[in-house]
Amino acid sequence: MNLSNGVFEISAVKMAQYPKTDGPPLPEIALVGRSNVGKSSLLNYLANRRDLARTSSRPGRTQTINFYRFPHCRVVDLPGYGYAKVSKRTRAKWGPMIETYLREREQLRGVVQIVDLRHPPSQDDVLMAHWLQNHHIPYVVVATKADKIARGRWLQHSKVIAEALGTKPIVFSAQSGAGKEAVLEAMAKLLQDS
Ligand SMILES: Nc1nc2c(ncn2[C@@H]2O[C@H](COP(=O)(O)OP(=O)(O)OP(=O)(O)O)[C@@H](O)[C@H]2O)c(=O)[nH]1
Ligand SMILES: [Mg+2]
Repeated sequence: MNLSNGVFEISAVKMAQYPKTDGPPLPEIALVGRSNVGKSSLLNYLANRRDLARTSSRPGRTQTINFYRFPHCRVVDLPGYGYAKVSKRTRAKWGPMIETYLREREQLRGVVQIVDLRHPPSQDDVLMAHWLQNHHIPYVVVATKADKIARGRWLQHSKVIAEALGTKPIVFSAQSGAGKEAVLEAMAKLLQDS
């Protein structure tokens, strides 16, 4: 799969703002994960673009549902969950925003759940994985920021993640590019299988 020629299409906070479909709908893949885990960076890396999605070292950068259009699919960058320093009010808005998209979007073909390879998945990560399972939404797990730990520890950390989430993660780094092809293949498979 090839994610070149991507363009930012629209930011949405409610369904009425999602991209409209005229003709056959483009299949979509959504990125979910904790705030600051590296969702937007992953998208930029896969798309070979430094600045397609806005990234920030300040958690809570992506506060809307952002749709990116590619020739054969859309990638949808969802707001991060589970960041304590974002106000309660903001957090209370994100849950329903994410859930409405995942529940209602007919052209959603699958989810890339992104976690940090360095740490065991959070309670929110586990809840998200269960939610996806319960709603029969196909998903793959990507463990990012692999450049931040020694390669010799990747397997051990992957095992902890696999046990918590029930799926073996693809190890990735938006810094070194490790795992890029594997992530693209997994996304292609989500699009094909449906
Ligand atoms: N070393 C390293 N840093 C990364 C990697 N991916 C992301 N980062 C850094 O982590 C921070 C957060 O990255 P983002 O891509 O903005 O994270 P996000 O998940 O989109 O965050 P929100 O939009 O706030 O939910 C930034 O400072 C990135 O440079 C990676 O693979 N390796
Ligand atoms: Mg982001």
